[in-house]
Amino acid sequence: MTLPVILHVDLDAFFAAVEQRDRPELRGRPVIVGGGGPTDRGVVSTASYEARVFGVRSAMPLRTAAALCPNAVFVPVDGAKYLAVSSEVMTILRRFTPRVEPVSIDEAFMDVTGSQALFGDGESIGRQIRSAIADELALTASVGVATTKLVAKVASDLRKPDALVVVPPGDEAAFLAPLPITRLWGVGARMADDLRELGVMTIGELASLDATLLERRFGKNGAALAARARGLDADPVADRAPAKSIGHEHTFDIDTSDPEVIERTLLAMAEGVAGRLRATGVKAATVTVKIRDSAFRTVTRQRTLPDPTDLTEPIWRAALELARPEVRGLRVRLLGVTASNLGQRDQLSLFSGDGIGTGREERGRRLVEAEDEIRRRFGERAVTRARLLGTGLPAPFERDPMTAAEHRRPRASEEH
Ligand code: TTP
Ligand code: MG
Repeated sequence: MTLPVILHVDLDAFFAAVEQRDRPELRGRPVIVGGGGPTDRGVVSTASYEARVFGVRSAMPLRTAAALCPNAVFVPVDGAKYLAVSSEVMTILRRFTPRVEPVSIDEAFMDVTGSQALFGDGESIGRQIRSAIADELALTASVGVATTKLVAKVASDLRKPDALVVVPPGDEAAFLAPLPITRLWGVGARMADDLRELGVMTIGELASLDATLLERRFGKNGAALAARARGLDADPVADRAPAKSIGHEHTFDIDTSDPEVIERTLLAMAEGVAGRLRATGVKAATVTVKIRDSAFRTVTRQRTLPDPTDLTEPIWRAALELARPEVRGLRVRLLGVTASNLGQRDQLSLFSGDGIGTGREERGRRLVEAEDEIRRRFGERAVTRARLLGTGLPAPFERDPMTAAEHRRPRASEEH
């Protein structure tokens, strides 16, 4: 059985680091982000590490912070900017796996167990993520690598800022043992006081306590605490609910009846849909085309594929066959291609680099995955089918899941 490889990624002094990046005069200086300034009644959102030296912390009244660090530069919170940067960070993380669970604006868990054949082991992926965030966003992130979310989170926090900490499998309990109990999830100030009364200062001392004693003292939490102190935590990385369908639509600037234009447009859309299926790690069993004519009459035609796919060709072929009889004699205003009936793609075929599948389908897949990688690194237009060159069509279609129409299932917790 392969052990899980979990990463916890957390940006350093996030709001302050973004401000220092965008305003070079703030670099190297104590920066306090929050409210309206040193006399404001609000609290500190965050402080740069230069300000933390003076004892300034998140959630502290701004006036207290000003007293501790009179030379600090106070900067108001620019939420929209931080959200935009946050989504750039999450996009970088999703290059390595679709299994990304954002937990706050600057923090996410990732399950990279299945990504290792493609990107290297957890440590190497952690290094690549840190370089990508530094090179592309000019920010630093701390990363923890471990077999559980709990240990990965403690690890990312341990040597902040700008650090990578790896806890090898089997070392979890020893890694946690010397750390103070407050580092554990679920140990608040009250519980920490109670534990100190029992003479427990470190996680190791907590782990050596009898689980039934903890249970008697703290109830259900006590049993969970005993397990966590040993680094045991089976909480899976909860990635987003999978999309129900992935599709693209295109409205022509001028209504067209040119079969060549229609075919190329369907190809561009099939290409975009297939790319997003692969990026999401799913295959589609159903293809739907939508055709709207100059009189705004709309038809949709649907077909089930013999085999679920995430490749351009079968999607394009199905779309062509569905569209051809419908567009005859029409002036087409809008075309759409949607893939639905999605199923998780087999993880093994997705990330295996071990030379099993040498069949045609498998070789085709290696090629498109290489193309996907080139697009990831050099941009969407770096790999374009000859047929799409010089057509003026977007090639391939926009793949950003945030801008494309798609329908999501409610999260599991919303289903009942
Ligand atoms: P954190 O990741 O907790 O803090 P940080 O990124 O500033 O510093 P580091 O991770 O290096 O310790 O929170 C992320 C952002 O969330 C932070 O930059 C500002 C915001 N935030 C608040 O607005 N109020 C708070 O009380 C906390 C803790 C964070
Ligand atoms: Mg942070």
